[in-house]
Amino acid sequence: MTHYRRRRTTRMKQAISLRVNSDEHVVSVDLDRTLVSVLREDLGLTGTKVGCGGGDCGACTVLIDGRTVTSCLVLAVEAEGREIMTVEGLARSGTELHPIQQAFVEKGAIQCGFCTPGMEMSAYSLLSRDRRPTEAEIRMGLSGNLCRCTGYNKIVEAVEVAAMTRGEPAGASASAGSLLSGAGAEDHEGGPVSPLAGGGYTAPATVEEVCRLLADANGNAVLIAGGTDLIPKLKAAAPQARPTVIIGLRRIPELAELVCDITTGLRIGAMVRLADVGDHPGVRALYPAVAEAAATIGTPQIRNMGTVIGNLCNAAPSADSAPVLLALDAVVHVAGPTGRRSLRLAEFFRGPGATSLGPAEIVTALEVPPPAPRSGLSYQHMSQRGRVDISAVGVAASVILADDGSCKQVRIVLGGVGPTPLQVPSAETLLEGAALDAEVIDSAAEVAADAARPISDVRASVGYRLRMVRVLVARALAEAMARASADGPSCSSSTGESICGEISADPDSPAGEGRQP
Ligand SMILES: Cc1cc2nc3c(=O)[nH]c(=O)nc-3n(C[C@@H](O)[C@@H](O)[C@H](O)COP(=O)(O)OP(=O)(O)OC[C@H]3O[C@@H](n4cnc5c(N)ncnc54)[C@H](O)[C@@H]3O)c2cc1C
Ligand code: FES
Ligand code: FES
Repeated sequence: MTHYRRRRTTRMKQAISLRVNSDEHVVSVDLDRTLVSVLREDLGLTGTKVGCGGGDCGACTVLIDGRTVTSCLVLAVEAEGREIMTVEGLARSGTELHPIQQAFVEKGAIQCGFCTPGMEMSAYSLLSRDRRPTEAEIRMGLSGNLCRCTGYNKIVEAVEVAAMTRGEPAGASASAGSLLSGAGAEDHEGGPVSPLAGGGYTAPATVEEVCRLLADANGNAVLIAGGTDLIPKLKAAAPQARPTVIIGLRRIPELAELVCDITTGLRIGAMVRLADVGDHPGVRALYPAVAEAAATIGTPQIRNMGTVIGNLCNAAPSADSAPVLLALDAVVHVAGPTGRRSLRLAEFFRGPGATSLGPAEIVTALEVPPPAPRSGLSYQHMSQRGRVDISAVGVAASVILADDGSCKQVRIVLGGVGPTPLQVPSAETLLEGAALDAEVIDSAAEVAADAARPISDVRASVGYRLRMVRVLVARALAEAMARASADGPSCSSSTGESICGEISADPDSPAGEGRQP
């Protein structure tokens, strides 16, 4: 979705204050400056490195409000009023290494050292949440950081050694430490609302104000949620083609709500991060495929930044969250200058990068109905690298079984094989009322492949995509059926504790790691 039409060349500078490693800095920045460039060039904090500049390598990893982010995809103006911690904040004394750094030295986990600051920030974040991670958890925690020379085994060993070191990490920035232990971010109510006649960044406190600003900007403003799609696009655009007004959504409390309830269903606000959904125990229990789809997207850093609703609004045919939400018949809530409306997600996508949103409209939330009895959902996807890679094909299947075990209702949605995610009614008709045996599932997979309209691109050829549709439809139906046949969803953990519930946090620091109910 693109909200900007009129082109201007004026480059706006904005004075912002940044709190980095507990120190306050006031800097004047262009609207399109990234946090990493301000850290390195204006504040002289060159420990944070720049590799790919596109969110893939993790060299630029810093913590914002206790979460790892790739600072090459964060606008400096968006970091105002938040707690930033860089690698320089690990060893504040300047004389003594932090235990994580010490372990990297002892285990020989450094060669050229280029990836090391980012690795150490990811390790710090991981160990702040979990003092005794398993090897698999360490590998997952570092999966957003690439190393081109040391190899990962020594790095993993170093984190294991650091995990053995007891006590508060020595010398680390006190404020970042307190945030990580759940004290929460400062409340910056209202935010810096600047006059936008000549352009600039603003983060209003209400949805109505966002709609008014969009209408006033007359197509020359863009919304930013996590920025993981928007910032790469802004970087790729010629300066004169960039919007002069950027509207941040991070200070609007209603957009930070994540509610998961067995009787009312799932509600995901527009600023709920992919990590919030992927890690939420209630979502994992009631809508496991939704949590799995969110957890499959990008890296830990990308999931800490990107939102589910941004993933939908970007309208990429391959968006991993779209097929499952379509299969669940999600409803999208929209606000605009003339009021609020709702529409089915199936009516939302219009083509690659295009949605049915009006020019001054914003998505506020989406809702999914409570899971039906004897229902199951599955998301299966395929990409070149398996993980941390955009899917070439994604398939969601939802199944409701009748009392006799036959298929009462089914939805099959394909991603990455058409201009929008595709529902396949022809395959669904074949399955409804039938016993879902291997033969009927294979026939449905064939029919689904016939309905797909893939193209060849860098991720996969037409032929490979069609073969994958057949395989993934069969797998998704089998898993959805198995889930539907198992005991119904429950809101209790194995200890009997309630795990469904609500996140409604300060939108500047929504649902920090470890704060989910
Ligand atoms: C390294 C990397 C790996 C990735 N891997 C994957 C992957 O494996 N699978 C996948 O599906 N995606 C992947 N992505 C893309 C994924 O991160 C995004 O799609 C993300 O979910 C978008 O959310 P955001 O909050 O960052 O959106 P933004 O970038 O902030 O916004 C995206 C677009 O939506 C608009 N927008 C945002 N919120 C609203 C709203 N409430 N109302 C109206 N418009 C809105 C913005 O104006 C913008 O046009 C990857 C991205 C990167 C950089
Ligand atoms: S520089 Fe590679 S992720 Fe930021
Ligand atoms: S030590 Fe060289 S890239 Fe990791």
